Amino acid sequence: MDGLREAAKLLAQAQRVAVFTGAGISAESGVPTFRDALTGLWERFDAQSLATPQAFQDDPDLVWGWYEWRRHRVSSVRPNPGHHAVAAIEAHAPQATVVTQNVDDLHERAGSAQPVHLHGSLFAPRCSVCAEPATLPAPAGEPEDGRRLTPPACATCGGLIRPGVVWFGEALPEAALEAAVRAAAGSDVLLTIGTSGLVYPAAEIPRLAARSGAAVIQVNPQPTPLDPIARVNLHGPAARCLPELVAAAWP
Ligand code: BJW
Ligand code: ZN
Repeated sequence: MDGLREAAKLLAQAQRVAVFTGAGISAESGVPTFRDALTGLWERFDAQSLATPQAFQDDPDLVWGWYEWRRHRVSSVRPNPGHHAVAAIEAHAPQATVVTQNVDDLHERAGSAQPVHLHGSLFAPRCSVCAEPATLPAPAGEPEDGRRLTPPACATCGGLIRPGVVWFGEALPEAALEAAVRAAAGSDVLLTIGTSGLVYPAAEIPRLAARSGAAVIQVNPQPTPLDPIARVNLHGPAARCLPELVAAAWP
């Protein structure tokens, strides 16, 4: 049996499906993956160094400017057939949970009900001092590529507003991590889509599913450290493979 047909059969027979996504699912919408995130004038920076509490402390305008530029970029693109296929899996499977590492909102906009955001969101900024959620005015125009921006001040304590994302060295939101662990450990099938599988503890989610007896199906054009734990590896882009998978599982 070829990989697509085997994956479709596993999916169609599953009672509980977990879908675990990374930046690759949004790539075909025009959102660069995390490791490709620094394009244009941001090219001279290193994403892994900018996504840290230390970088925000040292240079808040630089970090805030980068995140505002990304927030604007995400707002100007649309979900792709990969995101829509994930929503279709939720609609067809008896029980399904979508767990994403992405900080964009493309799963929601494709119709996924309540994706679990392990690494926070570009759209939920909060105070860096008192943690009060902040509302932001819509950007007046497209922030210039590579432009620094001063973060707004918190209405409660005057502290700097920071992006509501999880940086390196920070704890993941407890409820989200618990929901992800529950979904993975209780799944019959876990689909891992468009993630390099390098960032922990998120990368433990598909591994936990495999240890708990789930069949892991991976969709990624490139090999990853998750290849050995996957029952089926679909080596291709999400926007092509996922609609094919859905069509084969529920013809
Ligand atoms: C396609 C495609 C197409 C392309 N279709 N696919 C254990 C071992 C070693 C280290 C650690 C460990 N545990 C913890 C650590 C440290 C650290 C870590 O993991 N470091 C590693 C780099 C080694 N982890 C942490 O610091 C975490 N915190 C923590 O552990 O806290 C401990 C603590 C506990 C209690 C109190 C206090 C502290 C936090 C990690 C947070 C990660 N945050 C980021 C940034 C979010 C904000 C932002 O976006 O700026 O999240 S990092 C970044 O990586 C982002 C992503 O969600 C995450 C994962 O990346 P992803 O999605 O896999 O993207 P890429 O770019 O890596 O890969 C894209 C993939 O798509 C590729 O495979 C392509 O082939 C593929 N692709 N086109 C399908 N069309
Ligand atoms: Zn505050």
